[in-house]
Amino acid sequence: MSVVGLRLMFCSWLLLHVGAEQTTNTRNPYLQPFPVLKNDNLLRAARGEVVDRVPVWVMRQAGRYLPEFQELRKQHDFFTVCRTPELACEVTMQPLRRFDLDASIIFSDILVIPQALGLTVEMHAGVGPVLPQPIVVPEDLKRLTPDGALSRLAYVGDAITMMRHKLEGRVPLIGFTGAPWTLMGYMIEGGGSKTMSKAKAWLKDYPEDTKLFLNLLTDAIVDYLEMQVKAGAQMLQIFESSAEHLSKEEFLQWGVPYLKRIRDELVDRLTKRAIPVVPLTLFAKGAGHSLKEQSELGYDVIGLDWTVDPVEARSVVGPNITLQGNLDPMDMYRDPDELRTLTTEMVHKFGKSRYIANLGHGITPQTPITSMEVLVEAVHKAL
Ligand code: 1CP
Repeated sequence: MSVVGLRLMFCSWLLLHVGAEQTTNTRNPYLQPFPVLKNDNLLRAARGEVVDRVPVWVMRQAGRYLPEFQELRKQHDFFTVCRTPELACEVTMQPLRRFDLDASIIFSDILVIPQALGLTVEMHAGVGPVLPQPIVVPEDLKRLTPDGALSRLAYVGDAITMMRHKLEGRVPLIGFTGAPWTLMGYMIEGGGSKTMSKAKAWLKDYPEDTKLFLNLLTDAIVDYLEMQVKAGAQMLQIFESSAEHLSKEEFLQWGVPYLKRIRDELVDRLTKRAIPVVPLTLFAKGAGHSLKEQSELGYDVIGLDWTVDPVEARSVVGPNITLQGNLDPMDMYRDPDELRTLTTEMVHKFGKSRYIANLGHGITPQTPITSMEVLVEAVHKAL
C-alpha cells in the first residue's frame, strides 16, 4: 500500500476513534451525538470571536433565590440532588426557564471532590457545608483516598451528559471545579471560614505537606475536568474563591503554580486524546492584584470580582483574554432603574469584544427575582 493510502487509513481510524472518545459515555443511556448548539455567544466571546449580543450568566444562577429550588430542596438532601442526574438537571434548568441566559452551569458543588477523596461533607441549612472530620495535621492526609476518586465522581459526568440532551442546544453547558487552595481551605477548616486561619497556618507550619496536599488535589482536579469534557461540558470554570484570603505573594506561591498545572495538564491530555479543548475560565476571587500573572497562565477567560475596575483590568491583561464579571452582587438589591443603569454602565466599560457579563461573585439568597430579569435584559440591550 502507498504512503498516501496508509495515511488515509490512519486518518479514518483517528476520526472513528476521536468520534468514539467524544460521544461515548457507557454509563449513560442517552444516545449521542449531542443536539446542535443554537446560541454559542458564550463560546464565541471566550474565543475572542464576534458575538450577536453580550452573553450573560450568573454564578450560582441555580440556587436559593429561586422558590422552585427551595421547594425541591424541601424534598431532597443537597447531595442527593447532586448525585441524581434527573434532579441535578431539573435544578440546572430552573433559571433557564425564567431568564434569557446565555449559559447553563451544571448543578453540583466544589465539595464533591473532598467527598470523593473520602471526607464526609454535610450540607447544613443556613450554615453551608460542614466537614465533621477535617484534615487537622499532615498525618491526616493519609485518610485521603485518591485511588478511585474519579469513579466516585461519575455521577457528575452522567448529569452533564443528560443535561446536554435536555438543553436541546439552547445554550452551552459549563462544568466546574474548586481550585486546589480553595478545596484545601475547606478540608482543613471543616467548612466555610471568615479567615481560613487554620489553612493559612498550614502554609507556614507545614510548607512541604502543603505542597503534597495541593498536588494531590491538582491531580484529582485534572482527572475530574477531563471527565467533564468527555461527558459533554462545553466550557469549564475553576473557582479559586478563597484567593481572597491570600496576600499577592501567597497567591503566587500557593495558587498560581497549581492553577497553571491544571490548565497545562488538561490541555495536554485532551490534545493527546484528540478531544477538542474547551474554553477555560479562571475565577480567583480577591486576586485582582495578580491579573497580569493570571493572564499568563493560558486560561481563555479571567473572572473578575467587583473590586476590580473593568478598564484597568483590560489594560493589564491586554486584548487577547476574555474578561468575565463583575457587578457587585449587592447591586442586585438596588431598585430596578438603578440596577439597569449600573449594569449598562458596566457593559459599556467592558465593551462587546471578549466580554462575558456576570456578577462579581455568586448571587445571594435574598436577591429579588426581578433583579435577574433586569440584569439579563440590561446586558442584552446595552450594546
Ligand atoms: O442548601 C442549599 O441548597 C445550599 C446552597 C448551595 C448551592 C445552591 C451550596 C452550598 N452550593 C450550591 C450550588 C453550587 N455551588 C453551584 C451550582 C451551580 C450554579 O452556579 O448555579 C456552584 C457553582 C457552587 C460552587 C461553590 N460551592 C463555591 C464556589 C463559588 C463561590 O460561591 O465562591 C463554593 C465556595 C462552594 C462552597 C459552598 N457550597 C454551599 C455554600 C453555602 C458554600 C459556601 C460556604 C462558605 O464559604 O461559607
